[in-house]
Amino acid sequence: MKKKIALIFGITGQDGSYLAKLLLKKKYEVHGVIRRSSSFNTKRIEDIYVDPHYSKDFFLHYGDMTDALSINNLISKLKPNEIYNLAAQSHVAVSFDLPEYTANVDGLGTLRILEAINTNKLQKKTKFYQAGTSEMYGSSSPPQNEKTSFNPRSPYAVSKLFAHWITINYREAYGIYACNGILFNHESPVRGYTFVTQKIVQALCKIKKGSKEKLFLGNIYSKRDWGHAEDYVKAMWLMLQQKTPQDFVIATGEQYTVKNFIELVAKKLDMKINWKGQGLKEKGYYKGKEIIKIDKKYFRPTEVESLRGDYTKAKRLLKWKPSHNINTLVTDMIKKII
Ligand code: NAP
Ligand code: G4F
Repeated sequence: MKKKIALIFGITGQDGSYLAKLLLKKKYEVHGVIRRSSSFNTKRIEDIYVDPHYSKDFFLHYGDMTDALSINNLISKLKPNEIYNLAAQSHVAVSFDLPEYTANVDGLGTLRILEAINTNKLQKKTKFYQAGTSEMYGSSSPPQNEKTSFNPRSPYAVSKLFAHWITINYREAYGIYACNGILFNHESPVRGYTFVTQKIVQALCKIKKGSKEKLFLGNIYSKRDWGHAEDYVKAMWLMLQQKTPQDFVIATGEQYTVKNFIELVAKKLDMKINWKGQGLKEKGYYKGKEIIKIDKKYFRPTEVESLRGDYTKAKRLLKWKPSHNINTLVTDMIKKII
């Protein structure tokens, strides 16, 4: 039987690397889009990379979300069965520094893919997954589900909301099988170093081993619903295997503060942290030494205070549920370091 062809935008990212591995296991021919970079940006997919002279099922192509020609050329050449748009400037804080670029990549980039599917008349052949985010809920109260209204609080979230609605519009206007996954925070051992979970795990592991470095953080009272990326890419795939295209919330339904996360990591490393002070003066001590400090530069101009997802719809229709909880997630992240 002919292999299904999948095209992944953002294959070098956390989710892209897990998804590529999942699809290879499912016997897909996997194509990924990578950006030209002066240093290697393919570390997360090193273990599945095969020299193109020998590869039968894994191929990388240069492209960029800001370059409509590269997107259109790839889609018209490959005519994929499934396209996963995981490419994004995905850092919320950075989106305040790079608002136009974020809108171009995360918002217009999605439109470029949908337009390529449409103009190449691939509606009957190509299914499309859009990596939506719980950040779109912004200030809406938890639990958030598919019916909760969106109140985005960053250029990132606003750009993703454009991508969300343009995906729905192309589904309705042109009959494209297109789904929005509204995924809550998900982490893993290959999470980027500037996201708060990985920043905490990396720093505490080093401090435990004797490093003198300190961990500088912003708002440690915001609440997040943290899952494991390995579980969440399974949900992406499931969304594209249904009879009709729909949008789904993917979450764990559990919520913790950043401070809870620090304490959980510390506990697993057998470190007792004592907290003193409040607000910008709050500090964490380990064995009498100051190891955690608050730095106002990590506060965002507008913060999303509280996210907790209700994934009832995904459980009912996709038969999806998370296999990890925060405990197993943290264990997995620490295990890959020590
Ligand atoms: P990530 O690790 O930051 O990966 C982002 C990917 O996008 C990387 O492969 C990156 O390439 C690529 N990319 C960035 N700008 C690009 C451009 N201009 N052209 C082409 N590719 C570009 O993000 P992630 O955590 O895997 O998340 C995957 C997707 O899900 C993102 O769209 C993110 O916004 C969304 N999302 C993530 C979460 C989460 O908690 N992880 C939750 C909800 C939604 P380089 O490697 O070259 O930088
Ligand atoms: O780890 P974060 O940067 O993740 P954030 O902003 O929730 O965004 C992530 O999840 C979204 C899904 O909801 C994705 F769409 C998005 O692409 C990304 O993957 O920050 C989590 C919380 C925030 O409240 C932040 O203000 O941690 C707080 N925080 C406190 N100190 C910090 C820091 N965040 C970062 N990155 N660095 C800090 O030093």
